[in-house]
Amino acid sequence: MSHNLFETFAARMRERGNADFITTREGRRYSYADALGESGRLAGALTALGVQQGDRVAVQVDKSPEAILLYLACLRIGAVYLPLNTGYTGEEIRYFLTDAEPALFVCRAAVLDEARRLAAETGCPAVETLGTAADGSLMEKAAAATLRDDIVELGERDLAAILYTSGTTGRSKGAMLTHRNLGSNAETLVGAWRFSAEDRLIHALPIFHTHGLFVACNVTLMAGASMRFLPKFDADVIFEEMAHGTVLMGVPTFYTRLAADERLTPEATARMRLFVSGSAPLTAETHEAFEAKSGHAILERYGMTETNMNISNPYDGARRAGTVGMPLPGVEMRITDRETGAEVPEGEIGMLQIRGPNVFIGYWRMPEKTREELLEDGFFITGDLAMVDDQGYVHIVGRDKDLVISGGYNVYPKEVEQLIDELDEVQESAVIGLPHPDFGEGVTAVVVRQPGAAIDEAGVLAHLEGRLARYKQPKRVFFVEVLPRNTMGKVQKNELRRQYDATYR
Ligand code: MCA
Ligand code: AMP
Repeated sequence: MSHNLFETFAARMRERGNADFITTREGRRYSYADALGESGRLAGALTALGVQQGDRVAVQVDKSPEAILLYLACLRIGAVYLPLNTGYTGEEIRYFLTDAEPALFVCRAAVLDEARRLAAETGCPAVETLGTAADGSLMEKAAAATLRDDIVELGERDLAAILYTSGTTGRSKGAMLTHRNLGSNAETLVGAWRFSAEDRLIHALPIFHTHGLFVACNVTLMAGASMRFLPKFDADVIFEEMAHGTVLMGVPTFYTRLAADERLTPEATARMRLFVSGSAPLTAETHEAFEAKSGHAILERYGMTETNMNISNPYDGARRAGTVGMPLPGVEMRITDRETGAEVPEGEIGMLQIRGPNVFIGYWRMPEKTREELLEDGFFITGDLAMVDDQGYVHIVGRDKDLVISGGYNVYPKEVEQLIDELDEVQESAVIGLPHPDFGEGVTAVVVRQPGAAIDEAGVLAHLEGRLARYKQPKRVFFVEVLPRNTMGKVQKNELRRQYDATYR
């Protein structure tokens, strides 16, 4: 039996035929039959470009239905889809091209020259463009290509995608996700969240991360439902779309903004059946405000790039504010002592570990990192601290990893600190996340100048501009004489967080 996830999607495409798969507000539409045909044409183009089974296809493009068709084309031929945040700068892209060695880099037309240069420097043999209006050289190649209507046979460990997650060491790690990882999770979520062909998902997330790509698109495809593709989150548009949609998936910032909007009423959300939140903690305050105004209890769930979705509040039954619910069917969880690794008694806080068919098979070309985090018995160490309450609901109470989550995007302090520390005027720095009313956490730098140096906030920020995606750049930079340290010499970030707590409140 082939494990190619596209087999399942293709069956749905044949059944659903002319039904909507993706529509846009500009009036563009792909039916399921179109998705079957177009993904075959793109598969033909990939083949003509020399992309073979197992090859990586790196993609940094603006959100469009065609980008999803490209993802599907990769699945079809067993190529490995490698989506990249559109905010990444050339310097950040260079690392991914070097590390993943893709056979093809698909980019935006506006950065073609830079992309060609980076590809030449990193040994990537082909560069094509893809725009948001079904345009670009890749679409031209697809139109001229010989259609591939086959679906490559794949084994249980064959890769569907590599998604990079920043590392605590500053080096990004490529999480290797198999067809089986993605397929099993999508199937589980269709059941858990009662997706059907009747659903119309309002899709306002970016499509280069797990949430907007796999959770949203794979679940839609698995259920034969449809998606309304929006370029980004815009509250005005969401209120209009709620008159026609049934489900919204978002990061907490979506819900904080919607809950603060006077247009949020039971009438405005009457057609909607489900609001899902994840990627960062949803505050109990937002959960309660949203429910009080709309009558809908947001369903909060917990996941990771390495695992897809693990834990979810129930569809039927209480969706409890401040908790992420119970493990999904087929997902095992244990909470362990950080020192000994032994399971802690119920009700105590410990390190959350996860096992299941959804858990990735390792980090791309990083066997040691893989061994550190993916244990021999199959459990993955999440780096999140959790506790199970007396009703079986899981609470994510903190993070053991040094990570900031801003508006649903992960920022690893080390990466920012390394760049700030490059400055001659800087002795050292510490990057922390502080409570932020819109983004949940705001990236903040605390810097020690070299003796006699005069660099200011603008000087530090100017150095980061162009080197680091904007969402990773600190919203504020503070200067101190020394950083607080414990007896081991480690910077006490808790102390810094306490000191600067009121910055954005
Ligand atoms: C935009 N800005 C940000 C962020 N987004 N700064 C920090 N953090 C952010 N997330 C900056 C912009 O560059 C701009 O700065 C300023 O903030 C205002 O931009 P604005 O127009 O308000 O932003 P927006 O376009 O409304 O975007 C906010 C957003 C967006 C809607 C929250 O960031 C977003 O869609 N986030 C979703 C991320 C996501 O999909 N995460 C899932 C990861 P300036 O003016 O100075 O340039 S998958 C995952 O985590 C796991 C597996 C899971 O469980 O799902
Ligand atoms: P990523 O590496 O982008 O996949 O982000 C995964 C991380 O996001 C997890 O390890 C958590 O720290 C965080 N996360 C995702 N969903 C939730 C949630 N519902 N509550 C708290 N943290 C979450």
